[in-house]
Amino acid sequence: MDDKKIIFSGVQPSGNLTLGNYLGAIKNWVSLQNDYRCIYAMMDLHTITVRQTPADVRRRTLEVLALYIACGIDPEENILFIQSHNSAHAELAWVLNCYTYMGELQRMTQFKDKSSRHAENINAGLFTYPVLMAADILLYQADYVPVGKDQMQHIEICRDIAQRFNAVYGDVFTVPEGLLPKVGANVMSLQEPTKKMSKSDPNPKAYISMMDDMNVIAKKIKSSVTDSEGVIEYREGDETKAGINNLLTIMSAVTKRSIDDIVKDYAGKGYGDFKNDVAEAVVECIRPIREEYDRIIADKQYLMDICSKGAESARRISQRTLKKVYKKVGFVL
Ligand code: ATP
Ligand code: LTN
Repeated sequence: MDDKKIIFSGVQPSGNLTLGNYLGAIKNWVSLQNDYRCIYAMMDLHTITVRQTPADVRRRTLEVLALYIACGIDPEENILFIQSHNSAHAELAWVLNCYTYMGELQRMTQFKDKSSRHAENINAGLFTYPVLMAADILLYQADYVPVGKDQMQHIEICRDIAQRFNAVYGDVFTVPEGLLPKVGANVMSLQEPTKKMSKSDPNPKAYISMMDDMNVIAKKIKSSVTDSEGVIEYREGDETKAGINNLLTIMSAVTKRSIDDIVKDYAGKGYGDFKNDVAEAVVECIRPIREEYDRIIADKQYLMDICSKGAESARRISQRTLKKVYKKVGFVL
């Protein structure tokens, strides 16, 4: 292996990916691929912590892979694989479960949020989700984990688990750092702009799916919730401005212009004009990705070849860590 630092990240195939997933995570992965050794997975084991329709999970897993590639991730240069194709994830997760405290898992915001939304199915997997995520990252000795802001708490617990384990057994794991994008780390819902944009939101008007038709995308932005003040201004932390702050952030992320510059352009203009331009900019950002996606998804064999080759590399790299861990805790090898 070369001496490039290692990156690991992934997305769950739990729904159609949103503009939030793209701006918060995948877009950043694309920009990192030349300078790091990157491993990106489809996190199907995580997906079943919430009830899913099996056929949907199966279809979406390859859709997510096709989308990674359509967004610009080069399958020749990066390792792309399906999490369940490497059993080391589940194996290391078991060991790490024994080094993680109930108390620290109880504090996880995502657990509290998902268990209140799925009160009929608060399963043990949902509770230990961050331990599996820690195993994903630590198996590959990742230095950096590019994610959106909502996942930073999970990166923190991963660091705590790694440090705890290292303190007992020596330097077994690299302690990873989370990497946030400069803009777009926390894209908000278009309908309730104080909540994050989420692919599992029951109201489809709240999110932009990367699979939406271009006219649907434009419509969703034009009908997004703003305020009655009529001033296009970025005011951090001001809840009444949450909708406009979000549209400015989205505009800045898709056009690569600073929020200050954008605000200057709209001095004295109304929300209607602004929303039209944001809609156009988002459509222009997603359109080429969609065209590429439509081409790639048609070739299932190509996608299967990529993920089977990826799984082979993933298994090879992760076995080194798993063996070391098994030896340290006293298992007969
Ligand atoms: P779910 O709603 O099923 O929990 P999700 O939309 O939150 O899913 P994940 O698969 O959990 O998506 O997240 C994949 C990546 O996208 C993570 O790095 C996450 O931080 C990032 N991400 C998700 N939503 C947003 C958002 N609204 N803004 C920025 N980044 C986001
Ligand atoms: N929990 C993440 C998905 C995920 C992940 C990971 C991200 C699972 N394992 C490892 C980075 C590294 C989420 O976005 N919900």
